[in-house]
Amino acid sequence: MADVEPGDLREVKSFCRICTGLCGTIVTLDRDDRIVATRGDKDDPQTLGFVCSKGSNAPDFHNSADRLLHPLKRMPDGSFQKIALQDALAEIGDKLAEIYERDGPEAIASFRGSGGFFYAVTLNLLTDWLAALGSGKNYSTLTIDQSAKTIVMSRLGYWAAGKHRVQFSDVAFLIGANPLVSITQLDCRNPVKRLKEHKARGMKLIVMDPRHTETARHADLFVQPLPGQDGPIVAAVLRTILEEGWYDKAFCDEHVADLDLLRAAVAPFDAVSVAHRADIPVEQIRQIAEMFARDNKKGIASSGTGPDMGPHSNVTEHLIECLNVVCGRYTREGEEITNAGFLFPTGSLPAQVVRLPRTWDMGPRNRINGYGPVCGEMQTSAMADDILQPGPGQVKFLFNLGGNPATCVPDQRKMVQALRSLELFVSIEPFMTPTAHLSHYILPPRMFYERADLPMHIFEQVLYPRPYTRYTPSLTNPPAGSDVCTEFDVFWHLAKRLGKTIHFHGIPLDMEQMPTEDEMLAIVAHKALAPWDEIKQETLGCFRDPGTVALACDPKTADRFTTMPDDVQEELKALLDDVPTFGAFKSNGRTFGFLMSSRRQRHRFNSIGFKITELQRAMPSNLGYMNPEDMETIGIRDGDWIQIESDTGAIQVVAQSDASVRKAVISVCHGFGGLPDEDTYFDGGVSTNQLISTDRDLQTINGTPRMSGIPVDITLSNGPAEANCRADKRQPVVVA
Ligand SMILES: Nc1nc2c(c(=O)[nH]1)N[C@H]1C(S)=C(S)[C@@H](COP(=O)(O)OP(=O)(O)OC[C@H]3O[C@@H](n4cnc5c(=O)[nH]c(N)nc54)[C@H](O)[C@@H]3O)O[C@H]1N2
Ligand SMILES: Nc1nc2c(c(=O)[nH]1)N[C@H]1C(S)=C(S)[C@@H](COP(=O)(O)OP(=O)(O)OC[C@H]3O[C@@H](n4cnc5c(=O)[nH]c(N)nc54)[C@H](O)[C@@H]3O)O[C@H]1N2
Ligand code: SF4
Ligand SMILES: [Mo]
Repeated sequence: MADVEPGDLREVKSFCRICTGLCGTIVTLDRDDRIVATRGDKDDPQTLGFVCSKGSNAPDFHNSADRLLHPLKRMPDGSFQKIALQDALAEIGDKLAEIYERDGPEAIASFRGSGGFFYAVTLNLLTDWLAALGSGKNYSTLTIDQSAKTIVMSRLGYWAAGKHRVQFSDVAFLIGANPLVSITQLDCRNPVKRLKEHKARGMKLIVMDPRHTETARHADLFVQPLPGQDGPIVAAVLRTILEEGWYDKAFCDEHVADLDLLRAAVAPFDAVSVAHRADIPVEQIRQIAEMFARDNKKGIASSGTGPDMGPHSNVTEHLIECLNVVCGRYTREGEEITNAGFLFPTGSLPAQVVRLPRTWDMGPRNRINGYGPVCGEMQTSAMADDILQPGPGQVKFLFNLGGNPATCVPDQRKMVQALRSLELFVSIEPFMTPTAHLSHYILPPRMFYERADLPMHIFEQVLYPRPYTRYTPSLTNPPAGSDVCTEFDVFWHLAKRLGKTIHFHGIPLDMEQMPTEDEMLAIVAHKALAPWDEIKQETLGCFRDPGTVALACDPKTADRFTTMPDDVQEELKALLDDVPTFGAFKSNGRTFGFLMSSRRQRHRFNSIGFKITELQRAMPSNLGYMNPEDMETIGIRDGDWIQIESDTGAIQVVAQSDASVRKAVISVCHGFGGLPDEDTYFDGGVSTNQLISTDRDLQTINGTPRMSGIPVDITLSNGPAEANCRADKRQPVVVA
């Protein structure tokens, strides 16, 4: 900002769109409409002035010298050449038509990464585009994230009127989530301030995590098990609650079909043996049950990625939801449903169980794993094989919207091999990521303050305590002379090229005249509680009163929770038998000394932020965080190179002592790294996905790989490659 006179500057209100915080911001623009600063907007009714390091570095996201401003085409020698957007779209369209006519729609697949979730226009458009083409090859990060929660809704049942909300809870039991860093769960709107508010009014917080996280520091009860042991612990807590009679008997009598089966199924999980296998003090199991069920009547058990990436994630998530079921932690008849949606209002809902279909037993099957769709999508752990394995339906064209599958999808080597083999690989991507490097065409998009937008509507009921939405206009144009896309123009052009009509949110788009961005957003808002003009006028967003109460249960349509369907029972049995031996963890016939757990940190959103100078400086690479006592035992000091080896691969990282990590665990961030064997550790870390296989240890149904609680060995090493081994280039000590 040094070269700008104050008089040249103006400030505009908007909101950040890097993560689900959607923080209200004040953006400073110079006379050329260049973004020069962003800060939190204290007047923002939701986020009250909060922004994180990523949000305050928004100017660099927009103005970075590394930002791609022109479409690029990969040449046969691997170099990239600039190509005009219209020419790129024409060439891609021709090739797409060729593949479509030769191999049919199933040869065309899409991958939506997290960069494709934060623009209200493209959030559904990629899926709608693929549907217009008639392809079911819809992949995204959902099935390598927390799709276990969707499976629970189908197998257990789903309470139409919704769960207790944190805003009114007396207790929150948080399992494997770190919302103060990840800005998910609990309350995403200025999470530290909101958590303090909830605690000040008396809410108790139980946190279960192998790391004493930033969130755990606020816990009334902290439980620090080995990764992968949440299922047995929760089963033992359920057993205690049922034995002690601390459950909601009236609720269970009316709404649970098979409480006796649950009682029998959790019976083998006695506190002593569970505490032993999870390596926690035995009294903690009873303490959780007391705090969650006996002493508090409102509140929920919820989880993040921790348990959902573990080796028994689907049954674990099922047990976690059973805690809410037996305690009846749902909105009852006559109680207010505080947010039944703004953009997609659901209206009044009954206080009853609804049976959702087991979608994976229906619909088009994935040719690799034989499963039907989960969350309306194919299982991402099968994507590489779907590209590599010949035969009818083999994927030849992959469209990547805002993802970095070359580093973020498990089984990195296989994924990269698959991406390299594609006939056509197109990425809409603002930076030269490892995935972009493998793409035939890179189409850089407008960045978020260059777009008009609405907050992420798929989670609107969870994100806001009351019905709310907010329009932001685009604040500025992309840099002069650039040739970036508006994202939806790409889908529109490619559908038109094939003579297809996109039905966007069910509404057919005009395929003669491309809609404007505002017209697209108005379609998103076509069911909203307020007229589009009003939504656009309210600078700080539009509120509505809840106005809905839970209706009486309708005996004609009401179902009952089924806690122990046959497949869940089988998975629980497998979990019971899979008892770890401390320090001798078994995996595929080998024995390992440690378990690796996944975590996130402040200065990135997965891999987003690598080209942002300040964020890169704050966290240049992913460290191996270890308990200091473990380090001493095996003779490792801070800054030493270590090798982490699993049954699938080995990576080298720099070790960092961290007393917050429990013993026998190494905690490493995902989202880092270049392509395999690239010498980039000090310039972006290494991908932990080299340690994860997609050939085994997959969950049934959603195919989620074992991405946390991975048995690994840790040894001192010389570093990955010569250039990286310079003794003087030790990692600075960083506290994340
Ligand atoms: N081992 C291991 N693997 C994991 C996980 C783990 O914990 N451990 N976590 C998993 C989870 S939960 C997830 S969600 C995935 C994430 O996997 P991905 O979504 O594939 O990874 P991201 O790094 O989030 O990729 C987002 C990309 O979008 C780009 N981008 C940013 N803004 C925009 C935009 O406006 N438009 C477009 N088109 N692109 C944009 C960014 O530059 C970046 O390259 O990784 C999964 N993989
Ligand atoms: N700053 C930042 N924010 C992000 C992201 C980011 O990369 N950076 N990523 C975004 C994405 S894609 C997602 S999906 C969300 C995820 O949001 P969260 O799920 O909150 O993600 P994490 O912060 O990794 O927290 C997971 C926690 O689980 C713990 N854990 C690991 N294994 C186990 C286990 O077996 N059991 C238990 N109980 N705990 C375990 C880890 O130690 C960690 O503290 O965050 C989103 N927000
Ligand atoms: S990246 Fe930071 S500033 Fe942006 S929405 Fe998320 S928490 Fe808020
Ligand atoms: Mo995620």
